[in-house]
Amino acid sequence: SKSHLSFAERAVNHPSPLTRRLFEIAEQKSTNIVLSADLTSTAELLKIADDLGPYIAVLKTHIDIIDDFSRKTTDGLVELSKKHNFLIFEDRKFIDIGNTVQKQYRGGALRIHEWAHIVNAAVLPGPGVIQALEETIKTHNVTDRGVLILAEMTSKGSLAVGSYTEASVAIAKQYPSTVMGFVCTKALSGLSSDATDEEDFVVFTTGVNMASKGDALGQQYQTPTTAMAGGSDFLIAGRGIYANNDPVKAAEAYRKAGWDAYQDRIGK
Ligand code: 6AU
Repeated sequence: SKSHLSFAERAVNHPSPLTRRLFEIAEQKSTNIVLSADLTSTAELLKIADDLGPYIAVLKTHIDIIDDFSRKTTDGLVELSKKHNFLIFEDRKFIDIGNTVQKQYRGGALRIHEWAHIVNAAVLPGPGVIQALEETIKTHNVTDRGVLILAEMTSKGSLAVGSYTEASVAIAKQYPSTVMGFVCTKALSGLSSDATDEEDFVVFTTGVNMASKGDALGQQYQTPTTAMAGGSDFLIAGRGIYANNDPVKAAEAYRKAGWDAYQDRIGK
């Protein structure tokens, strides 16, 4: 794994322009926090994005939970992503035949490919789901779009384990220009395919919370420090930050915990 190297070092020869940009943002802003902004109105979403923008590298959305969604929602996000220099990650979890996935990524009311730099997908349907997303990205001739494969899940009893997780890594290796890395709970370098050693995939760890161990619906948390010790690169945190009484203070605390652990790991 490349996790002993700094993001700046990993950016130098990285083949993906979007991953290079992600690493550069992290270094410039000293943050590896992905805010899971699971708010349900446009005003709340844009307010948290504006307030917490300075502390985060990526803003993650569930755009289909917004009750007053319109073009203003996504235009606002794009504007704030430029103002505060963060990437936008739509947590769509594509999981269908390629033909359907292309329509969901390109069109509908949400037009996800137009505004989201990053989307995620699960490989239950097989490699075709990634091929479909790659085709859409290539058709639009853009260099700032990428996909994360959901290789594990944080919920109790998750079936995304063992050979399923290994297959996720194998499929990522087939599409190295489109797949940036994984959403998972720890580095996946222990797997037989050992993709992280060659390819330098980015590890996004979700289920991160500094104050809680889980919720009533099976979510299971670890802390920023344990996530980083497990080989995470970017920490996805939602309620731990936005549901805090003081979200700005919480964002700064998560930023510092994540960045301190990152610096310890690279020996700075
Ligand atoms: O910090 P939380 O628990 O408030 O939010 C966690 C966020 C939610 C989930 O939909 C998402 O992370 N998530 C994912 C992702 C990012 O794909 C995978 C997973 O296994 N667990 C998980 O919580 O927006």
